[in-house]
Amino acid sequence: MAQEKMSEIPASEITPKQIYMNRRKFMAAAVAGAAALASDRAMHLAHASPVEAAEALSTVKSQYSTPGLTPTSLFDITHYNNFYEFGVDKDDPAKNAWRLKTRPWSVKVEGLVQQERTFDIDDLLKLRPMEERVYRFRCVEAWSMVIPWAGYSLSELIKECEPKPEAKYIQFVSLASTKDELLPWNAGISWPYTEGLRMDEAMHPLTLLTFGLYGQDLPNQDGAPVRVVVPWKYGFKSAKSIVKIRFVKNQPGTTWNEMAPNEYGFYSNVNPNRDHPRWSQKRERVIGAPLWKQSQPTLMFNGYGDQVASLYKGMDLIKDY
Ligand SMILES: Nc1nc2c(c(=O)[nH]1)N[C@H]1C(S)=C(S)[C@@H](COP(=O)(O)O)O[C@H]1N2
Ligand SMILES: [Mo]
Repeated sequence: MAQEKMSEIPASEITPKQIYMNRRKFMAAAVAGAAALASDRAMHLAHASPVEAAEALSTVKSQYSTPGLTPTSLFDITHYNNFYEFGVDKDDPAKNAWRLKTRPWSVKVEGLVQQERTFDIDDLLKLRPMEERVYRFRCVEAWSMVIPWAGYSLSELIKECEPKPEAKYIQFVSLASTKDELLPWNAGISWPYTEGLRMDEAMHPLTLLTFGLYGQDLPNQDGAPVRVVVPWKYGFKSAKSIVKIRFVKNQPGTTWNEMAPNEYGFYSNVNPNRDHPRWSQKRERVIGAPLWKQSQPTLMFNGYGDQVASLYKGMDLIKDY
């Protein structure tokens, strides 16, 4: 990761990973306000606590990391979230996602594959070397972040599962709302949350099966223990806390597309020329940036056009948004 870049983040926003992890465990234990503790106080508490220190993910550098970006602070990445299973306000997931139990956890691969398989999360973690990839992240709501993710290309898992030639799409299913840790939100969407990609999009090396960020396992509010990240698409294409991956023949249903098809297309490629019916996508608000840098132009395919534009050759991206 861009270690040099981290030094540009105000010192008050840097949290040593170990302290951060222990802090998360305190939050899990419902110690209110732990997030606001000064580092040395957190350190003190951490040492007094019986919880074992979390393992850091060891990551290798990646050719697919986007150079020259300054990562958003860990605080913003973990306190400005969309995760409707845990509430509809941006700060709800940070407050509520401690309820999510991420072990034991398994991911079922089903549908048009040679062999349906269920992966235990700890095996899935070890399937390939974990890469650190700094990506731009653009939400459909016209805000953006830069996030140092950890994972490996989804294509590695797909190859492992040997999809049949009829498999043209892939669907992701998030944790089921019947799990007891979920709150009875009326978020206006139906559960479980689902997302989908065309097979060539899913096979693109930039599409990341994601297990961590900032060199640690994913904070619950960011979609632990495993999510997908598709950096050239709006954030909602990146399903969190995945329990099922289905290989299918036809374009699968996806939560936001089913709810409001005129607002959220199946493709949802970041596109400054295709406004959302209720707002412009020409510019974006950079979360955590100094005031004078808070608004920046949105880039076609979120800046990944060189790598992904060829996937959409011949398509009308205003119509197929
Ligand atoms: N299961 C699930 N996945 C989800 C969502 C959700 O509500 N539930 N929200 C999506 C949206 S709209 C965005 S912008 C990203 C936010 O990811 P982040 O909170 O880690 O930044 O997650 C996406 N994945
Ligand atoms: Mo989003």
